[in-house]
Amino acid sequence: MTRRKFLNQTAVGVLGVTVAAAGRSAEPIVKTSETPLIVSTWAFGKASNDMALKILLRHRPILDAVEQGIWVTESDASNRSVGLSGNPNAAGVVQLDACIMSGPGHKAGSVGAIEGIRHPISAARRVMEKTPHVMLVGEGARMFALEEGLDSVEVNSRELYDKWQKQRAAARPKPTVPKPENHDTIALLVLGADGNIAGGCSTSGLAGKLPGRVGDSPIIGSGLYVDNDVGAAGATGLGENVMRYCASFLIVEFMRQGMSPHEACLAAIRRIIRTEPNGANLSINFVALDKHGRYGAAGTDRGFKYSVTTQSSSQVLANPAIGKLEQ
Ligand code: SD4
Repeated sequence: MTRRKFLNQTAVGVLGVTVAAAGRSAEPIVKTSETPLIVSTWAFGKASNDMALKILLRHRPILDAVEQGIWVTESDASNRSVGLSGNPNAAGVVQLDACIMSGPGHKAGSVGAIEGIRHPISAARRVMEKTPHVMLVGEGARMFALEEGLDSVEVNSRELYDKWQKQRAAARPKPTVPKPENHDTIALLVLGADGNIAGGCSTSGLAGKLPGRVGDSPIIGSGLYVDNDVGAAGATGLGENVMRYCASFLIVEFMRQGMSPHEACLAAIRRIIRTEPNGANLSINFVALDKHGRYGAAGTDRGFKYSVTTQSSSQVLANPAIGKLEQ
């Protein structure tokens, strides 16, 4: 499809953001006639979006935009939830999860519980592009990343683990309910000007998680899902509540059935809430975009924000789901 045809098919307004009536409900949906379109989780996603846009405007591949966009958040030393500055697990080790998906070819790569690698998103991309596999974990993932020459730091997990064992014996800690502020993730979705879609996800996961715990973020269909014919979705929040429902896959399937991205995110949350005694305290938050250039988000966390970037604007938006989850 040519760029012109794509824009003609999807345009609702001429420039910027237009609000249109949704087909399935009175819920307003947001449409943008602009591509590229980049949507990511949280306010910190905006800097990643801006980098992704820069890469796309240089006519670089869409996967470069995803990867290098996410590098920005992974490199941010003040970020306690993504990259090597993220909060450590219960043994004091930072174990990172990441994945990447390419709409064209329906390809995916991911790494779980990888230690000491500065850009796990790059390790995930290498898994996708250079191995016959989709997912590598732990030491194997680290060895692969080192072989690929990815930037790394020394980690003596044995020493940290021994220290943890001693502390554990002394303190006998009880499992704690995670607070929203001890977990965050970047999930970044891109719709290119040519109509192709890609996405990536990167996190240090839940602070204080058990060593070896892998969350939703590197699990294809849970933390991220891309279907080039439909759209993409990504998640942030308490992975255990996302991965039991393959929530990103679910959102993309809802969009395939005709829902807007916002409606699809809401519908997934409502579906999950129906079977969860914990109701709206699940800490599950989603972003989505579709191939028509529409985007949306919804989350159970009041403070959830998401970032949306086109050539004409780059903005941080508030969670639009508040008050609508119980309907
Ligand atoms: C995880 N989903 O490891 C990630 C963390 C996260 O907001 O997104 N927190 O469970």
